[in-house]
Amino acid sequence: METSVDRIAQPWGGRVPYDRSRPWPARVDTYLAEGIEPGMVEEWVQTASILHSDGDAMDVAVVDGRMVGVRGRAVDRVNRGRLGPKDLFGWQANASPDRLTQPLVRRDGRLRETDWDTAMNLVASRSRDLLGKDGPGAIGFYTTGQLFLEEYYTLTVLARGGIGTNHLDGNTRLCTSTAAEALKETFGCDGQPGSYDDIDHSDVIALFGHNLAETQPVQWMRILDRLEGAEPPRLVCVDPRPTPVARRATVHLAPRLGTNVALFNALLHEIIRTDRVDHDYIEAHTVGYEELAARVKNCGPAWAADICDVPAAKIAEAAEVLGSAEQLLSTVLQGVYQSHQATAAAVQINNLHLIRGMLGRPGAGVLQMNGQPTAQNTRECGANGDLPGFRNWQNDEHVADLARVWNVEPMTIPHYAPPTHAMQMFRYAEQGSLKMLWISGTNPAVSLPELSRIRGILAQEQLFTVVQDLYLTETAQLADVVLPAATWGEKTGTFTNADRTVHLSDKAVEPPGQAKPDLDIFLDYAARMDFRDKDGGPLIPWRDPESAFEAWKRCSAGRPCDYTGLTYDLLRGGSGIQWPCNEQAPNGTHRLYTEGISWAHPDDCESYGKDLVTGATMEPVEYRSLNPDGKAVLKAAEYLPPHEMPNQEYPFQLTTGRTVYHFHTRTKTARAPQLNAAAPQVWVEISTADAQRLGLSEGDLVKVTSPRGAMQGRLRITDLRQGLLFIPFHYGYWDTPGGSGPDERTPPRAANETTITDWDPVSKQPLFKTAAAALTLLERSNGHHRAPAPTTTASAPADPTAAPTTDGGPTAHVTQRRDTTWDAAGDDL
Ligand SMILES: Nc1nc2c(c(=O)[nH]1)N[C@H]1C(S)=C(S)[C@@H](COP(=O)(O)OP(=O)(O)OC[C@H]3O[C@@H](n4cnc5c(=O)[nH]c(N)nc54)[C@H](O)[C@@H]3O)O[C@H]1N2
Ligand SMILES: Nc1nc2c(c(=O)[nH]1)N[C@H]1C(S)=C(S)[C@@H](COP(=O)(O)OP(=O)(O)OC[C@H]3O[C@@H](n4cnc5c(=O)[nH]c(N)nc54)[C@H](O)[C@@H]3O)O[C@H]1N2
Ligand SMILES: [Mo]
Repeated sequence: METSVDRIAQPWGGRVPYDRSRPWPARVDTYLAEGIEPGMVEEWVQTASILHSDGDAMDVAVVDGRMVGVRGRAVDRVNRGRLGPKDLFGWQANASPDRLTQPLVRRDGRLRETDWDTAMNLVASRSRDLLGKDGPGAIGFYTTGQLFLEEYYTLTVLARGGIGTNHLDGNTRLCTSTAAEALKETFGCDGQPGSYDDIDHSDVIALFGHNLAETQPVQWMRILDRLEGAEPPRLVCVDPRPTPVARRATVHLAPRLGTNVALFNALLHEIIRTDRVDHDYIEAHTVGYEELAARVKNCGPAWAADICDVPAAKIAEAAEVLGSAEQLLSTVLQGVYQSHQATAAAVQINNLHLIRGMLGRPGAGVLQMNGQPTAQNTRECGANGDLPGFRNWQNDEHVADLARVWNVEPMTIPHYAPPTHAMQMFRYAEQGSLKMLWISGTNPAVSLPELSRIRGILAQEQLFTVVQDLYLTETAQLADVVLPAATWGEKTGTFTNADRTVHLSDKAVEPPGQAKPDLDIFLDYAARMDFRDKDGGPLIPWRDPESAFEAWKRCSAGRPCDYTGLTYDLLRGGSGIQWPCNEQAPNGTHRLYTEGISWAHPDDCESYGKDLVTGATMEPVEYRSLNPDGKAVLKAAEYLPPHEMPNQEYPFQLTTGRTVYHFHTRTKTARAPQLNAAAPQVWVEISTADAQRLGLSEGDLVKVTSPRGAMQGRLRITDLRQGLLFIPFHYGYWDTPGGSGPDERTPPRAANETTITDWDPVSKQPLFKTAAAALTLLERSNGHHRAPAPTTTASAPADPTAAPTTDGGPTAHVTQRRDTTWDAAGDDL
């Protein structure tokens, strides 16, 4: 059966209901550009989606050396053929006429076109000068969660083994450093415990600060399909906005921002009070239960109700659902990770699973989510600062082992202090000790907090900035050297999604102009710098993606993220495969911790843990006495109020986040017409009660001010909690990509003009989700304007007649075909 659906109007497409513990039936989504018939496609090239962490497998259609469409891969365990709106339409950005096609260098204040040799010689000679004069600490690398594994690994080796700098981090710091940290605190090591297949089995699915429907739309399709089959799961949603998840939830809690720890402690309190606790599991696999029970003893629903502004009865109801679950799956994301007690809150969800024994079996799992498509690889490869292969920088044997893999002296690899986190790197650049910053695949002039400060730092004369991107972004405009990169579809490599599934992404078309794969750029730099190992051989002997992958496999051998059983050939043709994949598990591994906790032993663990209040690192001896047998650690936390609360001057709480149609700073999604049209400009959301009180209407032009700065946009009135404002953070300086920088005439639109320079003490993740703000009316709409916000999402107007329904029109039609070939092929069954 084949249907054609406007996937802007219906982001999740049609339903294929299925029953509990059955495999998810396949549905193949195909989108081809206007005028292209399936018979015209010359080649379908295998890849996976690059605009979120779901890892939806797809093939790219190629005609005449051009991308002309995409099709989901029915064979793949992750999506069984489905694609979300960004994946269906986002590929069009590759062919945007304003792609960078030549390197640029700044001369006399202006960026001018040049050749690769000139640009790279400049970068290499500046690096050598700085190394000679100031040492490795003068050079920093700020990378991303959007390159490929092979690229991160190469970058890590050149930065840590070649330059010898401790200043290497990813924008994953802004994204899911809390996921990594929460896993390290509880399990001693990074690594996603659960699997997406758990969705097929669970009777309760709890989403904590995670708008799954809009940010991993394909797994939301899976939940929607289950909601229509036999034994549907009950959903618990904790989110202050009326997200599509909240609307389908059995229990929806909409807490005051920044109060997650209070709420989670109350949930734990109720579960312990009603003895919905698996005492055998706790005894066998954990330490710290007494402290946890004592910590939450006085945190009843009535106590939390005051703090969170959620009725006590609703908290008790949520605890009842979580406590009575037989197979509980929880997911955690930015509503938890981007706040002041991020790690403290995230580990309470791990605690919930441990005390209920909900781990390591079908339907019972935790997903401490990733956001970016390849963030997992940033972490594994050590491009987020940690040592590659989840090695422990405080453990000399782990450092020595890495030095053996790289054939360098252990002292070459910086491990004298915790790896420098991104916010600290920008601070060093501000102070002047960091003199060169190489930014790849991220747009900090839009995505970091307090943008006026960030612009100031990047524009400094004393900082030599290299930006490696596809477009002349807000950040690239401030650079000294701009390197044009090839991207997804134009280069080959692998990447790993949030449930450890590794996919291969093959090159489908040539990059534009002189643009080069990021791997080639890093290899070129390493060659110019002539990095050597301790025997005088080249530090980085690999030359292409596959040999880089083989080098990484050797580094991952015997580590939790063991890739030794994977090859490019194995990843071609079939489904993605979950690591660890090695001799013991040649087909990959669905769930971690099926037979107890495996990587928390003091000799093996990636981290000895941190103090949840101060972030201070624990010493090896402390960890050894706390957890000699390597069990899971139940870490308790006391609730602490947010750092910035509303006051008279700034009476609102302000949060920021996403919409289903856009990706981050929109460099790709604004260049895809269907996606751009669905949400073309920034807007501001307010509750009905606040709008009525202030006499505001849909479409009014308003200004949002915080102690850091201000932005403006049109107002949308929704069912979000009273006292709250929401701004999508996707919009930079200009509405149309490729515009020029801000000046007095262009009013700022970016959410991050207002956000605060502050971070979780443990994971160092910035606080994008809690600030105080004021709202002022600039101009009444008088019925003439609408907020340019979608109606199909969490941004739906409270009054459905307030704005016309979002749709995509004829160019947004996608073919959906039921594919029964794989119906019996469940992963677990
Ligand atoms: N469409 C789309 N999908 C994406 C992305 C994208 O840009 N666009 N980006 C990808 C990336 S990198 C990431 S990290 C993920 C992010 O995915 P999500 O975390 O799902 O997205 P956000 O909208 O940032 O935040 C989720 C929710 O947190 C809620 N929230 C805010 N404050 C609080 C709080 O104090 N407590 C609680 N419990 N909730 C709160 C917000 O209301 C919001 O609905 O999405 C990935 N997928
Ligand atoms: N207020 C607020 N701010 C936030 C957040 C929030 O919720 N609220 N969320 C935070 C989170 S979770 C994230 S992940 C960040 C995202 O923030 P950014 O990483 O700054 O966002 P992107 O727009 O994805 O930037 C990626 C850049 O890489 C380029 N690029 C894409 N592919 C390639 C490639 O193959 N090679 C190279 N060299 N470049 C490439 C793109 O053109 C783009 O300029 O924003 C953070 N900032
Ligand atoms: Mo993210």
